[in-house]
Amino acid sequence: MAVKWQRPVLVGGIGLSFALWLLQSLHHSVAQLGEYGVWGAITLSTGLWLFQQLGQTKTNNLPPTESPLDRAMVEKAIAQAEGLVSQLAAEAENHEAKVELQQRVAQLQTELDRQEIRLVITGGQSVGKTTLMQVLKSSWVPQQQLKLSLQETPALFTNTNSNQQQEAALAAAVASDLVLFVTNGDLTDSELQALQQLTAANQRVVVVFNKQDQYLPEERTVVLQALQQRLKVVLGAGFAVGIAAAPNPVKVCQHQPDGSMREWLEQPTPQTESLTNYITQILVQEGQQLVWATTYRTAVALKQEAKRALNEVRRNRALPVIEQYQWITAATAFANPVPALDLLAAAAINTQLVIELGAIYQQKISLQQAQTVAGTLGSLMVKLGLVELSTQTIGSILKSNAITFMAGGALQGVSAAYLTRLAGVSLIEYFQEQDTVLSSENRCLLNPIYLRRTLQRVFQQNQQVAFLQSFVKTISQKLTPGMT
Ligand SMILES: Nc1nc2c(ncn2[C@@H]2O[C@H](COP(=O)(O)OP(=O)(O)OP(=O)(O)O)[C@@H](O)[C@H]2O)c(=O)[nH]1
Ligand SMILES: [Mg+2]
Repeated sequence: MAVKWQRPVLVGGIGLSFALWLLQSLHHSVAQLGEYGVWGAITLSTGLWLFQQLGQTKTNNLPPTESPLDRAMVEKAIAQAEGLVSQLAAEAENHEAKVELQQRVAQLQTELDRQEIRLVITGGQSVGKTTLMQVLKSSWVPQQQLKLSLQETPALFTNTNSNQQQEAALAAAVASDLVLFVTNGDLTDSELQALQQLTAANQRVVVVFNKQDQYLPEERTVVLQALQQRLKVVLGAGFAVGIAAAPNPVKVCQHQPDGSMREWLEQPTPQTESLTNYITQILVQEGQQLVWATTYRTAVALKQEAKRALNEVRRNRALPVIEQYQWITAATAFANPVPALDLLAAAAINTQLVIELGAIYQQKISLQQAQTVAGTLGSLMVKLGLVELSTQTIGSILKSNAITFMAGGALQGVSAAYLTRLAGVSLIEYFQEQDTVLSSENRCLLNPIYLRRTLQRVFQQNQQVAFLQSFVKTISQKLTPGMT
C-alpha cells in the first residue's frame, strides 16, 4: 500500500525494527529517527500536566445574562461574533454563508444604538392578540415618549401550523425587546414549554391573562394567582397581569317609572390598565437594557451560527486526515502483529494526528503537548476498556465473515485503525468546543475529564454493529486486497 511518509513523529512509537525497515524501504534519513525516537518513553506522569490545566478551559465564555447587562458586555459579544465570522471568511473564502453573516454582523452595531423599542404579542390561537394590539396602538402607544413598534406573531400551537412556523413565530418573539404572551386562563403544557423556550433564550416576557370578563370576579383572582404560582415554579420568575381587551357586552336592566323593566346591552371599555401601567414602568426603567439584551442575543446567536459553519468546514478537512492515519496505523499493526495491541505504536501515530488536527482547529500545540494528549487518549482507552471491547467485537466480526483465514495481523490492523478513528473523532469534537478564536492566549488547554466524556460518547456512537461491520470490511479489504 502506498503510504506517504512525511511525518517524523510517526516513526517514534512504532517498533524499532519495523520502523528501521520502513525507513530503509522508504529511503528516509535514519537521522530523523534518533531525533524523535525518544518519545517512545511516554509516561503517564505527563498526564498530571493535564490535570493542572483543569478548570481553565472555559474562561472565555460569555457572562451569564442574569448579571445586569451593560454596553461593554454587548460590545464584547459583538466583537466575538465578528471574530468568528472573519475567521470563517479566512478559512473558507467561498463559504456560501459568508456574505450574509458579514452583513448581519455589520448590522449589530446599528442594533446596539437602536432608539425604537420593539414589542411582540404572541400566544395561542384566538386568545386576543390582534384585539390587544389594536387597543394598545390606539390608546397607549400614542401617549408614550419612547418610539415603539408593536407586532403580532402568527398563532402558536395550532394544528395547521408546522413546527417550522411555530419556531419562526418564537424566533420573531426572541428578536423583539419585550414579549407579551397572551393566554386565556391557566397555562397549558405547550404554553409553558414555549414560555420556557423564551426564558431560556433570555427573553423578557410578560404573561397577559386576557378575556378576564369570561370569569366571575372571584375566579379571576384565583386564576391569576395560579398563573403567578406556575410561572414561579416552572420559570423561576415571570409576571402575569389580567386584562380584558374586548370584554363581552353586558346586559343592563333599568326599572322604568311605569314599573316596567328596560334592558339593553352595553359595551364595556377595554380593561388593560394593569398591563399598560406595568409595561410603561418596564420601558421607562429598562428600555435601554432591553435593547442591549436583544442585541446581545442576536450577537450570541450569530456567533453560534458562525461557529457551526466553521466547525463544519474544519470537520470536512479533518476527516480525510483521520482516514489517512487509520490506514497508516492499520498497515503498521498488520505488518507487525504483537499479541496485545501495540498501543504505544498507535499512540505515537496519534501524536502526529493531534498536531495535524490541532492545526486545522487553529490550536497551537507543541510536540510535548501532543504527546501528552496522545498518551492520555491511549491510557483512557485502556482504562475505559475500549481497547478490549473493540478487539473483541472486531474479532467476532472477523470470525463471522468469510475472511477468518486472513493473515494473523488482521485483528491488530483493524483494531488499531478503529482506535485511531475513535481518537481522531474525539479530538475533533473536543477541539470544536474550544473557543480558540476568542481567547487571547492561544494555548491548547486540555481537560482530561471532558476528554474522557468525549471519548466515551464517540465510542458509543461508533459502536453500532452496522458501522463496525462496514468498517471492518473496508479496512480488511484495504489490508489484504487479494484475499477478501
Ligand atoms: N370575551 C372576550 N373576548 C375577547 C377578548 N379579547 C378578544 N376577544 C375576542 O376573541 C376573539 C379572537 O380575538 P383576536 O384578537 O382575533 O385573537 P387573535 O389571538 O389575534 O387570533 P388569531 O390571530 O386568529 O390567533 C375575537 O372574537 C375577540 O373579540 C376579551 O377580553 N374578552
Ligand atoms: Mg390575530
